[in-house]
Amino acid sequence: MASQVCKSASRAARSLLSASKASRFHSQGRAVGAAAAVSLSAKGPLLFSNYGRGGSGSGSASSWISGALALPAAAYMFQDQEVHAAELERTFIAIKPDGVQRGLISEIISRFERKGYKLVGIKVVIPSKEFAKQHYHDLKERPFFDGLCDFLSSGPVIAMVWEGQGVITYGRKLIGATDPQKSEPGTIRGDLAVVVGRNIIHGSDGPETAKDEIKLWFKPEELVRFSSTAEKWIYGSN
Ligand code: IDP
Ligand code: MG
Repeated sequence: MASQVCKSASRAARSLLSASKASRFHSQGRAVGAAAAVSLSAKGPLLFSNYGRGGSGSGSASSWISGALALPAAAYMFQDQEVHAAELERTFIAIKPDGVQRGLISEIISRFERKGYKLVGIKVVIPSKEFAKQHYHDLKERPFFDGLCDFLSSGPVIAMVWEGQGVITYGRKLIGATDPQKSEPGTIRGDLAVVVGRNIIHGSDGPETAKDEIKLWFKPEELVRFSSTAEKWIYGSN
């Protein structure tokens, strides 16, 4: 009985929300993609989350507020998540064996986390040389290719997928220039590495590479989708 009430309240909330959304997004000429996030645990569906192309800055504060006043609490909850949900941009980041051996895992993770990016996949792997060659395939003509692949497969690597608005490009900024002699202070390589052969971290250099590298290192079921409660403080427009 209680669950039926919940279900119909939630249905009503969503239809109210979609009605309000339809007019709002139609007037802005934007499309909104809705996705139900499903937990991988046995508990089943966990959260609803909406990821829109304009997710971080859709609508003015006043239009959201006036919409919210007309909606019941459950609908406000869905709307609230939609306002603050990050765009679904993802990048592949790896802490190389030198970063792991030097005890820099938490230092590196904390820089992405403090920025406001969201960790949606992580594992410790020792890649085979063949796997390393696949990962660095675009560098196969370079004289350092063989040594680079030997190095990447020499010990544990922390493979990660980070999500957030602009995470591919900004992730590279956090990392810094390839050669730590040229990386700015304040960047990961600038602060924590000295030579190009031991520059501690890898980050995808564009949307295509990010897609390929995530696919190479992770199975889809190893990645999660969820709304973090901090998102409403990380994303928003005034
Ligand atoms: P990136 O890691 O900043 O994307 P890439 O040019 O893609 O830089 O090179 C991949 C990795 O190859 C670098 O992170 C570095 O470990 C290594 N590498 C790049 N250039 C050199 C070099 O001139 N000598 C030795 N290793 C290099
Ligand atoms: Mg590269």
